[in-house]
Amino acid sequence: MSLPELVSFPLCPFVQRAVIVLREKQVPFTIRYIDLDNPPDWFLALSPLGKVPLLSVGDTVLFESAVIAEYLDETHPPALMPADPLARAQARAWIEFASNLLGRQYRMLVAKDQAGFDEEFAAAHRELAFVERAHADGPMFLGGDTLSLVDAGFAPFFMRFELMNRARPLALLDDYPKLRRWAAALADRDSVRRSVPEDFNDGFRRRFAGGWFGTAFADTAAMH
Ligand SMILES: N[C@@H](CCC(=O)N[C@@H](CS)C(=O)NCC(=O)O)C(=O)O
Repeated sequence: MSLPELVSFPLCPFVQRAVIVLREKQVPFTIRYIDLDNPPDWFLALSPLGKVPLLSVGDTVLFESAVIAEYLDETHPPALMPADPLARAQARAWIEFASNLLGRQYRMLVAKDQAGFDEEFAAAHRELAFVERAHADGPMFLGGDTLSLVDAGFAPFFMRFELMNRARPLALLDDYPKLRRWAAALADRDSVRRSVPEDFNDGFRRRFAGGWFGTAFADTAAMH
């Protein structure tokens, strides 16, 4: 059978989750980029919601990043989810939570004014208090050094937050020491560093330059 193929948009945090899992498990794969602003017909015919990521496995096309990650987890060692059903259910809930947080981050980035940004920021700050409480205080979310699908679920959020924070310091994690340590540990991890294209930082700043927050990116355009 041919290698699994991931259909991607270079800046998509949901695609990035799948790449982290593939890299962590050292699964060979191919990646096919599309322009989401001008999606090709073959993609629209395959993607029920017109969204990336898709993962083609033989003739089967999977969609939804959390589902793709679980499929990869069930088919390639090492296991990145807890064995206990209750702990696994909790892990899934946090992954869903992280998806919601990624939506907030996106809305922060495209907000046209400060009020719109602040509203999402305040909600994210409030919600992150739950994550701080639930975090096992190991390097990774469930404790210990082993990356789980929860870590892969949140890593794209923290990576983008770091780019935002460098452009304009944000107090989002100031009250959350475990989250700050976690974000740093994730940023250091090879699978996470190699989960985005090389020109990701520039592409990200360019993509969101037009929002209220994006004016801060102009000053850091030369930074990497
Ligand atoms: N729930 C989906 C969300 C995926 C998603 O929102 N992808 C965005 C790009 S980051 C997309 O393809 N958007 C295109 C659109 O909404 O038309 C998942 O987890 O895979």
